[in-house]
Parts: sequence; structure tokens; C-alpha cells
Amino acid sequence: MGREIAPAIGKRLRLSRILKDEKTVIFAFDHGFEHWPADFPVDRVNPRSIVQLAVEARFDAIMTTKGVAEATSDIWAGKIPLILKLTGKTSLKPADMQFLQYSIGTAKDAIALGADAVAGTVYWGAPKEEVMAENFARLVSSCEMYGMPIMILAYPRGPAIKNRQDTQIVTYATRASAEIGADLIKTHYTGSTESFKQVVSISPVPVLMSGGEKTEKIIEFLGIVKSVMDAGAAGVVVGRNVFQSQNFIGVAKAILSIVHDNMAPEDAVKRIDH
Ligand code: FBP
Repeated sequence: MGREIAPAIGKRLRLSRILKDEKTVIFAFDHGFEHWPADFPVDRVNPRSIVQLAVEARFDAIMTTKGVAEATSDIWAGKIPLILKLTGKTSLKPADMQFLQYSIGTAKDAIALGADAVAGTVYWGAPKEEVMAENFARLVSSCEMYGMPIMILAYPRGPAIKNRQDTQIVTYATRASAEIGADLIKTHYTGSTESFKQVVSISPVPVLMSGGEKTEKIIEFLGIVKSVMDAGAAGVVVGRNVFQSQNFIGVAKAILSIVHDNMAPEDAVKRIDH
């Protein structure tokens, strides 16, 4: 047997903590930066309350920013893998400058924090696509040295993108994400199991569905989760559909049951007290 080099071992080990049965439900919690604190229910504005719930719900990992990870390490460390988000933008920027994410950290920050992966966004199709893609490619190179997995938030976005959920466009963004060197790809649902199968099929690495805005009824979102799993996705990354719900833990458990136990949405919804 040939010798496997250290970064390959480190990356495999870290990925296995996030995808224990090759599937994963990651809690997205970077909204305080990307949107604004008003995304959070009034009793959950302090990040500690939400991180506490994410740990109790037994998510497979939490994706958040450096400041939140530092302020809550006593809650998550040793209990839930951390994915450090290394790019961002605030919604305060002018509307015509919203299509650009910049660097807010490095792979070294992730190592210092004991993270199991990093994440960065590329708005494929945006006027400044190359700025985000170059930054992401640099992150890929440094992550490769350190054995650190990297997840991409592959979001088609910009004046040229008329429909962010168009199957052809999401498929292209997913393929470009795989080709630039992402280990995990988080992207938009394309509206049906059949169309998402196309997205998944062109990627050599696991594809995860990005949650999106809270649906009116939770059964609607659970149906989407089942649909992407039936299409061959490796899981979902979800924020608002969980933390804006009155029953945070119940909704999280319902999603986890669909992803890991292939539960039907109609049964999973029974795990939630209304
Ligand atoms: P949600 O499940 O709440 O959609 O979270 C996923 C996410 O990508 C977050 O990581 C990020 O803060 C937000 O959505 C981006 O939202 P927007 O589409 O408004 O830029």
C-alpha cells in the first residue's frame, strides 16, 4: 500500500466527522453578518442561545463566523464540528454592490479554532465572479496544505442571472464549484427531484441543499429535504427554517430523521409539537 500524505489523512478524518454516515445536516448560522440581527426571533438575538439549541438538537455540524465561534466555544467545542465561514458581506452595502463577498478570515483561523472545515461563498455569474473565485481558489490551496475540507456556497447571482434556481444554471454553478476544488457543495434547490438529480449527477463531490427562507408550513420544507435526498444529495445546510421556527429542536430532529433515516416527511413532521 502506498503512503498517504498527512493533509489527505487530515481532510478525510475531518470530513468523516461531518459526514458520519456520508450524510449530513449542517446548521447555518452566519445570518447576523449576512442579513442583520433582525433575522432572529427576539428571544434568540444572543448567539449563545441559538448555538446552545444547535448543540442540543444534535446537528452534524455548525457553520458560523469567527466571532460567534469564539464567543460560544464553551457550548460547541467537543460536541459539534465547526465549519468556519471565511467570506461574507453585509446587507448594508448599496444594492448594486450586493453581488460580492469578501474575505473575513483564513484557513489558519480555522485551525486555531479547532474547526473541522471552512466555507466560502462564490456568486457564480456575478460581475465580480473572478474576485470571489480567485479568493476561493487561494483558500482551496491553503486548505490543501493543512488537510482542511472546504465547502462552497455556490450561489448563481447577479444581474445576468434571471432565475437563481434554474436547473441549468445551478448545474453549471455546481460543476464549476467542483472544478475549482470544493470538497462539499451547498447550492439552491431546483424545484423537483428530477431536476436536482441532474445537479447532483455532474458533481464528483457531495452536494448539499441550501435551506433558504422559512417556508410558510414546515411540511413544505420537509418535503423539499426529502426530494433532494431522493435525488442523491448528501444532506442539507439549514438556518432560517430551524432558528425562526417556534420549535427549534423538533424541526431540527425532523430534518435529521429524513436525511439520516430516510423518514417520510409526513412521519417526520409528527416529531414537532405544534
Ligand atoms: P438559510 O438556510 O437560512 O437560507 O441559510 C443559508 C444561507 O446561505 C446562510 O448561510 C446565509 O447567511 C444566507 O443563507 C444567505 O442568504 P441570502 O440568500 O439572503 O444571501
